[in-house]
Amino acid sequence: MTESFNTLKQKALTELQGVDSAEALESWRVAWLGKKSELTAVLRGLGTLPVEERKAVGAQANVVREELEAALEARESELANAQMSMAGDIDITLPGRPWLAGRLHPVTRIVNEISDIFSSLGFSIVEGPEVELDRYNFDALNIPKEHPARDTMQTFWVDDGAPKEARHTLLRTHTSPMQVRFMEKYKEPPFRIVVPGRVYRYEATDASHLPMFNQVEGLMVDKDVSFADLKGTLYEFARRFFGPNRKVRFRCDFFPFVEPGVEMAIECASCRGAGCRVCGNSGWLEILGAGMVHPNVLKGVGIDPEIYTGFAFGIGVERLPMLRYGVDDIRLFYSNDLRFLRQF
Ligand code: FA5
Repeated sequence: MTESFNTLKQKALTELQGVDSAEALESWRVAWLGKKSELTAVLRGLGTLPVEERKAVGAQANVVREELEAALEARESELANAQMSMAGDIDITLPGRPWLAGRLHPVTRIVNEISDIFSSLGFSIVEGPEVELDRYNFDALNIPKEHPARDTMQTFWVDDGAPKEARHTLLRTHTSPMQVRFMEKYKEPPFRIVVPGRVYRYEATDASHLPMFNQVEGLMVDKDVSFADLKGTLYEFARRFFGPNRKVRFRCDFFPFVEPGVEMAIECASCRGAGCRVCGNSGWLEILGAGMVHPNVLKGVGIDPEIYTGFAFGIGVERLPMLRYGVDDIRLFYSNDLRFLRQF
């Protein structure tokens, strides 16, 4: 009996070596381990054997069955592996590649943080187009035709089919056009919005200037909005962003779409006010322009400046992480150097 079990096993295993597909494997299983197989017949017929033989034959048959089942499983995974390697020439024995978790770019995180601060002060967040019409970027903002910002040396004009001097499409140079677009659309104050987004200037780059950077525009229009509201809002923003100990400076500035206009600067983080290449030796870094919305801008969108007043500001986003972390070159944010970016 032992001999015939061995022969059966050898035959089955030899046949298994030639099996090279899932279908053939199934046929093999049915033939050697299925209900009608020789082995099952032996196990079924155990009852007809004399008691003393029954135990030994049963044990041997079970051992052979287990061996055949194990061989079947091994062949199955061999075939699966061979199939996978054929599919893509991959070495499945190599260890897996670690999964790299991404994170937000520091500038995106700062934009989100600024938006959160103003959102908690009651401002809604809206966005506008980066490809803009000169009507919104300049005219409606009280910027006259002869203003230097309109020069091709300072603005990226888009080829809209018209001759060079008569083009009207450009990459927005600031987020202020959204003041006009928003007021034109919603007409009835009160308004309280912030507008984050990318802006473009045809400018030489240096440690604090880029040709593409981000701004967050702010606009509040209502009855009785005063310059004190503007200062209070921006001081509160600076306090929350930089903490209570950082010096803040307001100075008069001129922007055609506000009256009066100011610039807000923060004490330079790189030199703490002593003067260095980041702040152009002044000890301060200008982070935003602001002012009371010019009556001409309000009139242009059909809002009566005798009834409503408002303030607006435009924050230069990249300057904020420079001041907070002491980064001494703005270009580092866009150099794609992961050693720099991973620090944040
Ligand atoms: C403006 O763009 C005005 N639209 C701001 C404004 C809005 C004034 C509402 C009044 C009312 P300015 O050109 O100064 O202003 O730019 C605003 C800020 O953007 C600057 O304070 C500075 O932080 C940042 N900035 C300006 N130019 C660059 C540049 N080339 N690279 C990086 N940041 C810049």
